[in-house]
This record gives sequence, C-alpha cells and structure tokens, in this order.
Amino acid sequence: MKNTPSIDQKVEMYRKMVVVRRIEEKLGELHRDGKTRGPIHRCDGQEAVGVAATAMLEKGDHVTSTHRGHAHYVGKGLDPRKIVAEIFGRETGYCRGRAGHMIIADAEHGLLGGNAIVGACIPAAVGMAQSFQMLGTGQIAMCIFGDGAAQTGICHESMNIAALWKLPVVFLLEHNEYGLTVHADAQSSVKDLHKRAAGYGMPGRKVDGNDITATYRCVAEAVEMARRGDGPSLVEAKTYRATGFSTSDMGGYQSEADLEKWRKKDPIDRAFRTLSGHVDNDRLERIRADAIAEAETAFELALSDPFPSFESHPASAPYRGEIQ
Ligand SMILES: Cc1ncc(C[n+]2csc(CCOP(=O)(O)OP(=O)(O)O)c2C)c(N)n1
Ligand SMILES: [Mg+2]
Repeated sequence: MKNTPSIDQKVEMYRKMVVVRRIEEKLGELHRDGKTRGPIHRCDGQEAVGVAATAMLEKGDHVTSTHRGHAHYVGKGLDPRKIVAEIFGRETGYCRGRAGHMIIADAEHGLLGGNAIVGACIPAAVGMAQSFQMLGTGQIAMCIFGDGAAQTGICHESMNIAALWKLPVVFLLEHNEYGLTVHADAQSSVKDLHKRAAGYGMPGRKVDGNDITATYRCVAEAVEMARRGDGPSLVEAKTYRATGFSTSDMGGYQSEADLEKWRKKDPIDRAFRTLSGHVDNDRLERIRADAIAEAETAFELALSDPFPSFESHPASAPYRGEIQ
C-alpha cells in the first residue's frame, strides 16, 4: 500500500528517533552540569510524532514547528551537528547562533521554523499553503503544534479558512497531555481534539503517536489529500510528555501510573520490536550505536565551534561605520 512505509523507511525512522533521544538526554546532562543557557524543551518519548510526520514529505514541503521541535528538525532532514551548534549559540548553527533552540529554521530543508509563540506556527503554515496553491507549485505545508496551541483563537481562524479555501496544509496536533504544567483536562472539555475538524468541514483522525508506522500511515494519507488538491485535514497524534515542561521545570506532577503506562509505550523500543521480525537484531543494534555516536559527535564538534562575532552580525554595520 502506498501509505505504508517500507522496511528501509522504518529503519531510517528508527535511526532518527535514536539520534533525537540522545540529543535530548545529552541536553539534560549538560543542563545538570550548568552548561546550557535558557530553558530547553525536550521531547523524550515523543520522538515518533515528529519523525514519522515528516518522513514522507518532499524537501520543498514546508514545516512549521513549536518550542519543542528537535524531532521535527531531525525528521525533516536537518543536520544534528548544526542543530546542536544553534542550540549552543555557535556561528556554525543553522541561524549562525542567533536563534537558539526554540526558533531554528532552515529554508533549504523547508523547516520554517520553530516558534516560541504558542499557536503562531499554525497561521504561518496556512499562509505558506495559500502561496503554494496560488503559485501551483504542488508543495504542501504542515504545522506541528501542541494541545495547548490547539486552544488558541488563531488555531480556529486558521483551520476555518484553510478548509474553506481547500489549502494544501496538514494540521498535525502533537497531543502530549500537557500545556506548561496544566493537564489537558483543565484546558478543554474535548478529550479527542481531532473531533473539532468536523466543525470546519475537514477530516480529522486520531493516531497512536508512539507507534511510528501507524503515525506514518495516518499522516501520509493527510499529505496525499493535501497534495492532490483535496484540502486540509487534522491528525491528532496521542503521546505523552514524560518530563517537565522544560529544563526550568522538572515535572513531578505526572502520576506514576501514567508514567509507567507511557514508559511501556516507548516509541523506540516499540520500533525495535516491530523491526526485529524483519531486520537482523545485530544490524538494529549497530544502527542504534551509530546513531548515538552521531549525536555524541554533533555535541563534540558543535561545542568547540566559535561563537558569532559582533562584527559578523548585519546589525553591527552602523557601529562599524558602514551606514551613514
Ligand atoms: C502566545 C503565547 N502564550 C503563552 C506562552 C507561554 N507558553 C509557552 S509553552 C506553553 C504551553 C504550550 O503547550 P502545548 O502547545 O501543548 O505544547 P507542549 O509544551 O506541550 O509541547 C505556554 C502557555 C507563549 N509562549 N506564547
Ligand atoms: Mg502539550
């Protein structure tokens, strides 16, 4: 079936999830050692959503992301080394060290980009989709946003107009049960947010966001639909934020029962188990080891890269006397 990932695609998604997991763990370790600056929003346990949702996209398709975008970045093909360099403010980062971890963007890969304003990535993707439709480029846009962002007014406006104009956009709701420290039950009376899609006249589907294959298949259908000109749809990928909101909030309010339930649904372990029926376990272990090594190397290289110099920033031109 067209929407089913091949074994090679599943292996690649598995590899990318391991890369993201190691990046997240390492960021946690460096934070503990006082070597990070500002809050960092980790996505441990949520890797399958971003990696699967972006796996079938073309390079020219555009993705807008959130403050918790590391899996989205790696999924869309960004280089871990340049991601880590950006997180640590180095000149070699995707935004030459000026963006930091929340708003990384790379036009070449269509990642436009992370966003610290909750909900703002939604209208941005709709605008991009409108442009693709008007220009007839065949590209599609995807916004990946959280359950908290789903409660914003701009989410409603964006979905309404995208459905009305049949724009080539996929609304990918990464539902991790929390917005900041607040559980979803305290944010909305609607448990399954994909049901809202009916109110806009577009399809809405729910998927187990910790099942990489199921997520791929569900999103692939939404992508196909947008690409053939049949308009937007909403995919709600159910997952769980097992850590705190960021490195400045260590959590502690998730119930032990929930944590245990979601630990058993770890997307990397599940992908390993599914793949091991088709791929040699030794090969999977090697892929895991190589992916961890790639993430480690990204940190080693990035952390010895230079910080941006004042002179290299365009805004410093007046101070250099170049603008009169
Ligand atoms: C417009 C706006 N309002 C409030 C905030 C503060 N804020 C940052 S993240 C967040 C919660 C986001 O929850 P969700 O969309 O579910 O994303 P998650 O952190 O779970 O990935 C809030 C309220 C903000 N950054 N922007
Ligand atoms: Mg959330």
